[in-house]
Amino acid sequence: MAEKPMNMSTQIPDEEDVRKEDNIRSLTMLDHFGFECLPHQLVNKSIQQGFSFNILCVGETGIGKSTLIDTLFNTNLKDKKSSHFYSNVGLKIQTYKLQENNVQLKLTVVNTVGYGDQINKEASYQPIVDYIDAQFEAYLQEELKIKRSFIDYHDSRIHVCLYFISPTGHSLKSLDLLTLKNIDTKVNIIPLIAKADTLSKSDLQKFKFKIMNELVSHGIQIYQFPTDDQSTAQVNSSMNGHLPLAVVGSTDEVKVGKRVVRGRQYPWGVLQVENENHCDFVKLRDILLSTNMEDLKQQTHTWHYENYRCCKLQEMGFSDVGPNNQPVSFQEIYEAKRQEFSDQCQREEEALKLKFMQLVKEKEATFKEAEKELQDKFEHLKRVQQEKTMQLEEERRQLEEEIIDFYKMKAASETLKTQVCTNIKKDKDHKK
Ligand SMILES: Nc1nc2c(ncn2[C@@H]2O[C@H](COP(=O)(O)OP(=O)(O)OP(=O)(O)O)[C@@H](O)[C@H]2O)c(=O)[nH]1
Ligand SMILES: [Mg+2]
Repeated sequence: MAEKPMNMSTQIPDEEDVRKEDNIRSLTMLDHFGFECLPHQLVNKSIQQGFSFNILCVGETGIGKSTLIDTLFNTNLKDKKSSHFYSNVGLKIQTYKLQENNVQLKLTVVNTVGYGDQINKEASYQPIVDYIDAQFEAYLQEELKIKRSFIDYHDSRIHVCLYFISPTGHSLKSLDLLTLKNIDTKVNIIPLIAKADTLSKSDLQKFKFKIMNELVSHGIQIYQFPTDDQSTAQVNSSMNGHLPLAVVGSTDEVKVGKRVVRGRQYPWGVLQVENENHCDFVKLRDILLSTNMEDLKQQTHTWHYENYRCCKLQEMGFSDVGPNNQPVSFQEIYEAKRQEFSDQCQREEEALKLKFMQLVKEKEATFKEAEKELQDKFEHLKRVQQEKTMQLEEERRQLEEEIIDFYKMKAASETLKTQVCTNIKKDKDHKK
């Protein structure tokens, strides 16, 4: 049986009794006692720690992103204007520390740079997707660490994407549809019609209707303000009907009657940024900062991050159930994966060994063939050489014979010559 909640005030001794005992500490009456004070502990702790909020602003160059952020936080973040001549879309990440009364906010604003300025816009969404995923990955890596430091960890996951739609009055551009389609499962998207002061009221309504129809027909999920909390259900359900919000940004102060308001001065009058009849800026500020900031953060963690984490762990081979649909522990999966990996390594090693042996055999056969060819060539050359030597030997022998014959002939001719000379001399002597 559930216990009856204890009323702490019944436990406080009568003040009279307390005073009677001199050494007993007297309690001062506080507004709250017992565990009903838990929310106060949380509030105090959160105020001490400070809050953080990360906004991604996606929109064409000069569409009014920085002005809107300045208007939202009632400050001047001194964001420089971007050039229209970047060859690729980039992201500018800036973190600011803001304070309102005693509440500190670490605000990270990620702005697109050069968005919509390229001729080929097909890959324009990629840096945005990569950035969102990189922040999820950083958080996942921190979660998987043995020594985690979530207390001073700067959680850079994007809590909301303010998507700035050009106030064309026609329809969404293909770049809008492509980008929204690629990020809608990764981030809470709040679509905004930028510079809504450039459209008439009736055009604006038609444009809003058209945009919502297009988003629905392309199956693009945008952030739905939650209606399950009674305190915010009414505001949020009416806000859902105002999407996309038509916003105007300005930090200029303009005099309207006796009041000074933030607005844009035109020759025909003043557009008051904080006037709900003029634009949806107040609605945006309320739902973003006053009512739904915590929900946006929670949705980021429990839905978008969870989605990323689940896919990533599945990619790595983790699962909650085994092949027989039986629940398996992380340890079991790790062991199975390790075994699978070691088996795979062994298989690959064996395949490599086999391949190596095959290659060695092939090479050996090639070498043997080459060796045989060389041997044959050598034998052939040797034979040719021997034949040549024999031939030369024969020629030498013939030459030597010729030389001997020559010398013989020479000696015979010498003898003949001497004999002829002697005969001639004898003849001369005889004639005398
Ligand atoms: N009419 C009108 N002009 C606006 C609005 N918001 C901003 N502007 C003007 O538009 C110009 C560009 O505004 P930024 O806020 O610098 O635009 P941005 O998107 O941050 O521009 P980059 O950072 O350079 O891409 C400035 O001259 C603003 O005064 C608006 O709601 N309505
Ligand atoms: Mg800017």
